[in-house]
Parts: sequence; structure tokens; C-alpha cells
Amino acid sequence: MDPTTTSDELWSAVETFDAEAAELAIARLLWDVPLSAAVTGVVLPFLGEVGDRWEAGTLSVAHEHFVSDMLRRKLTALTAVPPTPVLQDASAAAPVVLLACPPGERHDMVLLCVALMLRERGVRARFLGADTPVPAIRTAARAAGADAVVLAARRPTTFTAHASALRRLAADHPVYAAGRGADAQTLEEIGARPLPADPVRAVVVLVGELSELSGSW
Ligand code: B12
Repeated sequence: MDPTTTSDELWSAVETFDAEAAELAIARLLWDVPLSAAVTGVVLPFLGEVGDRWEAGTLSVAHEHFVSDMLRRKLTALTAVPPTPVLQDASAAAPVVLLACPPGERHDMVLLCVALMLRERGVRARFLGADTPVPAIRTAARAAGADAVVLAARRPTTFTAHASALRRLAADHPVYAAGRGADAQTLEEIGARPLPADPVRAVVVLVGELSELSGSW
């Protein structure tokens, strides 16, 4: 795969709302390379460029919605792929990680990429996605027996508005906070642990910490 070619193909398809060509470019990309390479090589730079073009006023809201929706659908479809052999073996005791955005946060695409990369590394990822009430996250974390919870938000206030509920969650499960809203002061206020801003590095760090937390895995 040549990321530049894929990105060029995608852009020309997006400009004319050519859903079939865009689907093909994304499908080829995700078929050809390991997920983490596709995420770092194309998906994240592409989303960043969508943002830059949108902010510069050279990409319409319609284009942004079109491409965001398509990428999200393609990435979500990857969760329909049968789990890796290690996840089919219940005795392997792979750790469970629950991922969600707090209430009011709809930017969940990077979090979805992280969920998929964790799954690729043999983690049982449970993705709740955007705009999830904190009590619902807590109930799900308990029911799933989560070894860790990963939250993402763009603004510190999206976390701090629920500081006491998040601290209660962090008392029961290790909570990691990421995204632009996860500054040091916010992490301290909600009792969360940091993750690297780079999603691929974050997955490496998380997998390392999970294997320490869950011992035998
Ligand atoms: C796509 C997009 C949307 C999509 C989201 C689709 C989805 N399901 O994710 C939709 C259409 C839903 C959307 C909605 C809105 N959006 Co919007 N959106 C964007 C856009 C264009 C791209 C976001 C993105 O994915 N960026 C690419 C990633 C790669 O960059 P990043 O988010 O900064 O993340 C980096 C790190 O923070 C980190 N990271 C992020 N999350 C995580 C998670 C983990 C676990 C880890 C480890 C790392 C990590 O990884 C990235 C690389 O380092 C940005 C523009 C931009 N410049 O980002 C606006 C932008 C974020 N949106 C914005 C706004 C205002 C909105 C709306 C309020 C618009 C409206 N009026 O309706 C709504 C609702 C927002 C809400 N309530 O949450 C503003 C935010 C302003 C602010 N200061 O917070 C932006 C910056 C655009 C702008 N300049 O106005 N949006």
C-alpha cells in the first residue's frame, strides 16, 4: 500500500461524493496492511486533513459528514471480523478494556481506532462510543469485568463536569483519560491515568500496563 496514493484516491472520491470509489479505497487500505499501519499511515492523517480543510473553509460540512460517516462505518465493520485465535480461547484470560466518550462528546473516531488496535493485540475491547452517561459506563465496566476503562474527550470540562462520578469509577477500575481534554490537571481531578497522545503508542503502553495488571496474560 502507498498511503499517498490511497489518500489521493480518497480525496478525489470525497470531493465528488463518490461513495463507491471512497469505499473501495478504504477497503483496499484496510485489507492490505496491518490495522495499526493503516491507522497511522492514512486514517489519522486523513482525519487531521479533514479538520484542517474544514477549519480553513475549503471543505464543506456536507463533505466532512460524508467522509466521517464512511470512515466510521468501515472501521466499525472491522469489529465484525472474527476475533483473533487468542480471543477465541476463553482460558487465555485476555484483559477486558471498556472504551467510551463522556456525555456530550461525539468525537469518538480515534477512540474507535484504539479499540480496534487493542483487539488486534489480543485485548477484549468493549466499545461504547460517543456521548455515554458516566453511570452507564460504570454499570458496563462492572458487568464486563473491565480491567481498564479508557475515556476520551476534546475538552477538559467534558471530564471535569463529571469529576465525582469519574473518581468513583476510578476507585473500581483503572481509568485512563486521553484526547485533547486530558491535561495533567484534569487527570488529577478525575483520578485518571495518562496515555500518550499518539494512539499507536498509547496502545503499546496500555498493553504493557495491562499485562502487569492482569499478571499471567
Ligand atoms: C470529524 C469531526 C466531527 C465529527 C466526529 C465524528 C466522530 N465520530 O468522531 C462530527 C460531525 C460528529 C463532529 C461534531 C461536532 N464537532 Co467536530 N470535528 C471533527 C474534525 C473535523 C475532526 C476530528 C478528528 O477526528 N480529528 C483527527 C484526530 C486525529 O485529531 P484529534 O481529535 O486532535 O486527536 C488527536 C489526539 O488528541 C489524540 N486522541 C484523540 N482521541 C484519543 C483517544 C485515545 C484513546 C488516545 C490514546 C488518543 C486520542 O489522537 C489524535 C492524534 O494525536 C475536527 C477538526 C479538527 N481539527 O480536529 C472538528 C472539531 C473537533 N469539531 C468541533 C465542533 C465545534 C463540533 C460540533 C460542536 C459542531 C456542531 N456545531 O455541531 C459537533 C458536536 C461535538 C460534540 N458534542 O462532541 C470543533 C471543536 C472545538 C473545540 N475547541 O473543542 C473542531 C476542532 C472543529 C472546529 N475548529 O470548530 N465533529
